[in-house]
Amino acid sequence: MSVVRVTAAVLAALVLTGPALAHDVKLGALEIQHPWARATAPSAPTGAVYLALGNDSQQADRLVSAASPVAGKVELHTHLMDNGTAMMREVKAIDLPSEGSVTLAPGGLHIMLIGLKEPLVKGKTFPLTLTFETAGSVTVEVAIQGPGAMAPEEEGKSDHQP
Ligand SMILES: [Cu+2]
Repeated sequence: MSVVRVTAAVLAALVLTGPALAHDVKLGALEIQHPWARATAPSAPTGAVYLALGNDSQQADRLVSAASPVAGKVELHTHLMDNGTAMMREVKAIDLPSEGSVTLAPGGLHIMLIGLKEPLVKGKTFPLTLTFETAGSVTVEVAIQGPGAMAPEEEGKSDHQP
């Protein structure tokens, strides 16, 4: 049954995103879908990357670290509410359940770029290497969208595949 379910999910993704699938990267049973970031102001010290992770395997995995040449340091973060104030906090790992998925999005889990070496410019891309506990590492290209973007665009304009 799981094969049927996966196929249906892939078809649904095709219908929803069309050519943006070219932007998605496979790593074994994992799929990294549409990595994106918001453009940053020229002197901004930090940025954030969002993406969706899918796992077709019967085995859970975890995103344990990330790295990018555009930042001095990259951390995995979540958002918490503390007395009504939104706070960010580093997490050791982002769990990816077996036959499941997790979405990193504004207001929730994200990959934090600390010590940006250059501003993130809308329309450009930059590499980000993700390391999973079981599946290993993969480098994806992150598409930079407008500063107020809330979700990945579906235009698939990135033409690179690692
Ligand atoms: Cu953060």
